Amino acid sequence: MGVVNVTPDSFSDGGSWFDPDTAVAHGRLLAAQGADLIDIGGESTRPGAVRPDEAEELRRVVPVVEALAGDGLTVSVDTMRAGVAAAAVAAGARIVNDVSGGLADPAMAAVVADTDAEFVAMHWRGHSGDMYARARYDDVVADVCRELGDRVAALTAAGIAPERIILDPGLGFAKVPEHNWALLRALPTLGDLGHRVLVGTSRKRFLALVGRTQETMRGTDERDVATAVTSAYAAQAGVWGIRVHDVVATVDALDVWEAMNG
Ligand code: PMM
Repeated sequence: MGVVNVTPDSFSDGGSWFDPDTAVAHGRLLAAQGADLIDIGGESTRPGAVRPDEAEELRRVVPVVEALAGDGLTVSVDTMRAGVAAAAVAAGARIVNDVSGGLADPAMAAVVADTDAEFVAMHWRGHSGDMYARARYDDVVADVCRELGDRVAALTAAGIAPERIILDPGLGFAKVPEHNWALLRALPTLGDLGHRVLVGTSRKRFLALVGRTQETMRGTDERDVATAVTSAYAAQAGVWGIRVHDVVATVDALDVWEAMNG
């Protein structure tokens, strides 16, 4: 899954694809590089980000969804708003990727249930402003699995068939580095919940310090190799999807992984 953030302020590519034509061209490039899905988002979830209002989010994402879906690409919309999800699906999106798993907008589950779109439910504990205060777990893997299971129960009760639900551990969301590493190690356990698993490590901060010091840590534009390594690992762990900004490096990693596996 290649990421196109139509935002002025996302942590790694904010502002790069803010203009709709540039965003569409970038989505086409990611598809040409080997992305099977293009994920289009209009709201930055970086800590402290100010949320755009719904009209602005619609203005950002709908034309880009329409153009890329019109090309025949499989498009997902990265949104926490039911109204944006509905408009994006009407414009051709096949997947609603909600980082709040349906918690941020009480209307989300019912709106998605009324479509035939698939739904990515990511593990989430609240908006980005204070998410690190929520990074408290007894056992991060057990707690995340239980909370995702609760989301599946609520989403299916709202009418979304279980086979339409994809689960994501939400790396970096209310999680400190050791939580992210524990969840990556536990990807097969997440798969035991019986749903497809999507994982997003791309350029995240927990990759910055691996093998480095505060002085030499990787900048956001220096994390694509580390991301690709985690992509190969996630493939080995059996995940369905890997959400990345730099498709080329991850396609390389997956090609090598496939060759390794004969
Ligand atoms: N991470 C970001 C945004 N959306 N969606 C899913 N399903 N999983 C993630 O880990 C995830 C996401 C972080 O922001 P970015 O768009 O700048 O990478």
